[in-house]
Amino acid sequence: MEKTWRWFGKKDKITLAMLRQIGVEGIVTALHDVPLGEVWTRDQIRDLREYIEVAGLRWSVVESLPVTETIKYGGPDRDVQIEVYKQSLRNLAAEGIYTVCYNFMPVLDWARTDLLHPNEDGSSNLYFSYAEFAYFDIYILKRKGAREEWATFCFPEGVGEGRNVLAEADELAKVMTPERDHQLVENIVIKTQGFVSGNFREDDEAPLELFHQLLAKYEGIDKAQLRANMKYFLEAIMPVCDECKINMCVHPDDPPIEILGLPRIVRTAEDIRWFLNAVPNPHNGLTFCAGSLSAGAYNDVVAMAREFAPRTHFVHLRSCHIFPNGDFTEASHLGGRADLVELCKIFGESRSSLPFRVDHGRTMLGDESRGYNAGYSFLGRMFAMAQMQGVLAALAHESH
Ligand code: DNO
Repeated sequence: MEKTWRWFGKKDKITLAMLRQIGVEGIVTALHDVPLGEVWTRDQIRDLREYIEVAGLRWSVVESLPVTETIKYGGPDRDVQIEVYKQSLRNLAAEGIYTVCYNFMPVLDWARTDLLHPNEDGSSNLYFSYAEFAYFDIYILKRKGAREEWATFCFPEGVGEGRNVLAEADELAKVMTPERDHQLVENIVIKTQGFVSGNFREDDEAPLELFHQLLAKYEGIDKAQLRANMKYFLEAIMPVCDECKINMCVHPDDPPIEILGLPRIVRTAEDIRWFLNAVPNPHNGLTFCAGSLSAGAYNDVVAMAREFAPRTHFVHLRSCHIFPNGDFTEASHLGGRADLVELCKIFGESRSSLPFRVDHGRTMLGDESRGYNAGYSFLGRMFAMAQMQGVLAALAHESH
């Protein structure tokens, strides 16, 4: 498999020269400075590609070419936005970049409640607490209907038995302080969305208002409608993908649960089967994010890897641990639910040139004071990358 690394462009504190030293072959990046909904021009793409190549690396994967909200909720200008998207795809292909990761999560991209959850060994990890997320939804965002939804929230079989998330959120409300509220908004909205080209930026002055405006656009959009909108988008772009040999790979919903009263449609094996069959073109594929999928207790990640490997164009190696109460944290890359050793075997056999990146990583050994993006530490990711390189080397040795 091709060893890639997510790099956030010329302003990233982790330089390409550093990445050369740790065995990275390909770069995963995006034109993070282009506002959502604008065409990525050939000049902009070429400039970044050449910058990467001068450092002795190649631009292997785009993560992400953002699908704007209007395409997701089917707004009146969606066709205009789809044309913009198609033009960016043509420009990427003209510059030799053929693998494009995107997501179809409404409003909020990935979500965590704690970005520096302490581990016993002194390092820290990303963490998702249902009670804190419900508290954010009910008491901070004050979303209409949130209370009623959390009152009937059901965990998947096997976890969270007997847990009453609403009652826990109400208990939290008694002890939360303005500082802790602020921290939660930072974690859920500010520090995790801006740098991945989500809807919210670090300098947004009224993120919660924007949140409400976006949520309002989804009134009446249920799972069937969101699926129809995804199919519409994929069918519209496939001719360009065929012509330009672009592999599209949707990122699963992270976490793979329905949140904020919004449908999420890339959570389970059934969901993935659905979108692959709905548009049965090999260019319509998956980013196999083992981390996102392993956060769903109902997902058998290894079985999914076996089933979906032929349509997987990009792999994120990461593994989650789900606690008995249903909360989850990001485990070591050699532990957790995802069995990354088995996944390396499956994907390595599927296509030896398949790009993978280690996704997230612990924050360790001083990473926390370096100002890296949440989840994208240097030493923690490097450690995980080294573990995965070892796994791949051992597998290659075994197969000789
Ligand atoms: C978070 C990432 C996601 C991902 C997008 C892809 O760490 O995995 O933000 O890049 O959802 O579109």
